[in-house]
Amino acid sequence: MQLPKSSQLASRLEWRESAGSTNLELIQLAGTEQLPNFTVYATANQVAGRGRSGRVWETPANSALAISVLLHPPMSSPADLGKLGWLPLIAGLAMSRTVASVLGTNSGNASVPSPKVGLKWPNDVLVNEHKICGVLTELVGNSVVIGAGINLTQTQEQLPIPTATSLLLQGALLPTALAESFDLVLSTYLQNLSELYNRFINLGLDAVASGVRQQIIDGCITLGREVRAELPDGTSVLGRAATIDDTGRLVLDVNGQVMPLSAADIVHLRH
Ligand code: BT5
Repeated sequence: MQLPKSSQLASRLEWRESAGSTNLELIQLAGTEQLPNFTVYATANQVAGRGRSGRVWETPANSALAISVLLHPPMSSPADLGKLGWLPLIAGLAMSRTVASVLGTNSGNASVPSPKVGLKWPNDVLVNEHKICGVLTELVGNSVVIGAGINLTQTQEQLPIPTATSLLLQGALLPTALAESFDLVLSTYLQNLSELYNRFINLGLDAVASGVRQQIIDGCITLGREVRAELPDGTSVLGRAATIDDTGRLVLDVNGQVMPLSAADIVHLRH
């Protein structure tokens, strides 16, 4: 498949006609040879996509992209490991901007209301409250694989849950040639991801000084919402999502008490 724009942005582009899980296959490849920072492993036919906590990511062939990017963040101390928690948020914001930009090509058409695109903490991109992308980040030694699944042309019937959506369902005018539409979405994402990632690492993985935290806050539609946080221990808590703190945690206001969360599934309760 010819992907000229994406090939220019990746240090190395490994495109596969089909793959099990792109994250897993990139991790396996990285175990057999030295891969450069920003190696990209992608397919439009992922047959064993993984979500978080053992969940699955399901996409019919040629209707969605599965993209995994290998990063070697420069780390100068063990404390830097904790800063890698920003990477899923960075990837989510990069994809959120990608979706907004692809949908924005319709903005000349006044009959199509502009969709509300944003990042749902910690790893989803939503369009009008429907999930269009999920991010799964995995640590491999001191390197990171960031996986993103983005729905392109599924119909509602082809999506696994009623609250999922695709670019096509949201009215995107994608190029009719498959390769062109894959290259458009992949290259826009890689461009957005590299801009944010470089800004972050150039300031020593400092999300605050680099302005990355503020950009994530600005793009995060969870903030200000009443939410239910489902915690890893099986309990859940209700509160208002107040902010994202200096370490990337979602800070809930629970009846006036501050509760920072580093891992949780968030349900947006009302508009
Ligand atoms: C995620 O997990 O959303 C992370 C998905 C990451 C997928 C990428 S694709 C490239 C890379 N390689 C992989 O193997 N994985 C990554 P989580 O937050 O756990 O959400 C999973 C839930 O999303 C499922 O339980 C479904 O409810 C829903 N879901 C599954 N497929 C979906 C789809 N295509 N669109 C929207 N929602 C989906």
